[in-house]
Amino acid sequence: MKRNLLIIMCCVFCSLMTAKAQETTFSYDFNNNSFSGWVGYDADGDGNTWELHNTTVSGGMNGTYGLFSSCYSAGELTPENYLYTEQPYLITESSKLHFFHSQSDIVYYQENFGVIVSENGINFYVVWSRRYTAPHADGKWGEEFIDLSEFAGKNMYIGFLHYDCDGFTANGIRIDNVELMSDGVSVPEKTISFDVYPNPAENQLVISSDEKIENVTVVAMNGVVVYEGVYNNDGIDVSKLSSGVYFVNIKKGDVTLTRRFVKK
Ligand SMILES: [Ca+2]
Ligand SMILES: [Ca+2]
Repeated sequence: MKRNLLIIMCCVFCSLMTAKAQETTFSYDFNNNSFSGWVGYDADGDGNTWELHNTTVSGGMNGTYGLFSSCYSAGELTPENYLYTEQPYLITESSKLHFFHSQSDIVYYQENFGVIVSENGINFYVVWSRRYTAPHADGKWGEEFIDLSEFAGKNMYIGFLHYDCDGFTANGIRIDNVELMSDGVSVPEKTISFDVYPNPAENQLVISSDEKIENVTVVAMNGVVVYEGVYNNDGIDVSKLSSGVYFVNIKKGDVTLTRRFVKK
């Protein structure tokens, strides 16, 4: 009875995970003053990161709440502030990230920011960036449609990085009305059964898959690759890894799939 319940719970969980992973669109105006659905990371560790503002100078569009990352707060900052979606979204051939942006100060306007993506929510890279060489006029915003089709078929975390600028020439970047657009013609993740066990693992981590795995990488929480190679059916020796959470990525053709495991 107990086992049946566990299996049912696993199935419900798996189907929820699958359903989530297949979402192809989102839309955020941030007008509810909430970061729900987003994760922030203050990589430079100065305590300043993405905030929600609704003031005339640093708020969102038309006096609403919007995203703001500062370059100045009682002194010049050198931001490296990440903000990205809590869950990955399935990218299609028509996926575009649509958003608006503006500086918070018309004199100190030399912001630099980018759109970032990640397959595992850990290792992000910049797919588009903009350095302001002129400010937007008061009340005016730039509008972008970033083509993400090169990631079609993959589940990606998507976000923004405010970086490589400082409080001597910049004051802060504002972003609002962020949406992931897709015409709904999705390229579903190829249905590959893939799991890792035991989980938690102590010595040997076995990968179960109904297809031959070409390549495996194991990545630590800090992004360091701790194992990379061809998988043989004996499993991966994880006995020497420190305790903690790791991600296993397998590659099948042009699709990369990720599973999480805990090293005891
Ligand atoms: Ca808004
Ligand atoms: Ca910071």
